[in-house]
Amino acid sequence: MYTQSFNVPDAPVAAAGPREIKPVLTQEQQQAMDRAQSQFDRLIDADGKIEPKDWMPEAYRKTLVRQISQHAHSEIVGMLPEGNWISRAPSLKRKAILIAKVQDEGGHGLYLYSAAETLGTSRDQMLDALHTGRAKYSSIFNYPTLTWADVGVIGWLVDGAAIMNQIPLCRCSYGPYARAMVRICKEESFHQRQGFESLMVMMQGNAEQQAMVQDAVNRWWWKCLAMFGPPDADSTNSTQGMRWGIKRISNDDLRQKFVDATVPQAKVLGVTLPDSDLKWNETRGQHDYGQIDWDEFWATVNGNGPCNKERLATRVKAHEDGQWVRDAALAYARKQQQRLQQQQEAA
Ligand code: BYC
Repeated sequence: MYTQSFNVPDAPVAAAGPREIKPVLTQEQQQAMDRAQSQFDRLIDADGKIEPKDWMPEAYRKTLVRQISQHAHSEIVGMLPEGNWISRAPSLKRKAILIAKVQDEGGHGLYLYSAAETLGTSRDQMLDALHTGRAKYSSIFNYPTLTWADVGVIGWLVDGAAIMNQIPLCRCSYGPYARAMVRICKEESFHQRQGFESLMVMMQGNAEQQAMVQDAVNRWWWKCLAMFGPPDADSTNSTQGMRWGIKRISNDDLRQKFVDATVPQAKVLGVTLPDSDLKWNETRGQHDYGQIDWDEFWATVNGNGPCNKERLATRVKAHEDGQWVRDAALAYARKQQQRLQQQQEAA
């Protein structure tokens, strides 16, 4: 079994510049590298799982670190828009549900940071990338939650979109990510249902409550469609991600599945999806839908959405405020270790 510590360089980078210094490999090293690469390719072609100690090309490792850390950041930043409503939930029942949901998102972030750590990156490196604005996280969390109905709509639509994207990730070729996703998806489906149920209750309420739900749907619908990422033609990472079995279904196909699944749910709820082009296409057996504002999406991804600065500032402050907890935990662990060492020496 090849391992990460197996001492061979990665496959040579294509299109090396004229000044690039290529490592000189002995024949033995080159053969070992070729064997490692063929073993990896065979496993991927057979739809097998790559585990942390298996040899993997550096580009595969980097892609996974990028995607899993972005995913982890999304879960952690995703706690903020809904967290804003914990103190203002309309009843004890809704408050308890919301606290549990936000806590779950924190847990998802932690599983995912752990999965990324198995690829040789550290929690500190990932958090530093987030806090300095170098790392991406989902565009969707840069919009404000203006009313209580937004909390229900996040559950119904944002978590609904998240599940659509995340179910195929349970079959991702990287074992630790795939296994984390199985657990996350189970919890996400509870999140989606609680959102839908909360909106159902509001839709059975008075006209003001119904209008509040419709307004929230109007504000979130297009942002949720954009959440799946750029159109396939502009998705720079898709081809390689699919070749490696990291990504199983394309951005546009997932978006379409989400639209088709959500239209009947909107009917049950009694809300209108804000798209005059949305209609069933008999020939395609799918819904047609209107144009997504990709300029707005990219502005948000690049740090200029309505809440990007606020979200990042809140995360950085939370991290700084928590420094004493990390210091105390480390001091306690050191003390325990010293005590154990003393006991072992005395024995
Ligand atoms: N927001 O080539 P593409 C949740 C970036 S958590 C920001 O298609 P890929 C929840 C993309 O990163 C939801 N950036 O990329 C939590 C890439 O830039 P880089 C988070 C986006 O990786 C709490 C560039 O655009 N889910 O739901 O093939 C409460 C080109 O894109 C976005 C995940 O993270 C976006 N929306 O596909 C409630 C799932 N979309 O990195 C709910 C895991 C694209 O090259 N991630 N970009 O600089 C994935 O499945 C894939 O990474 C994506 C993008 C489908 C998101």
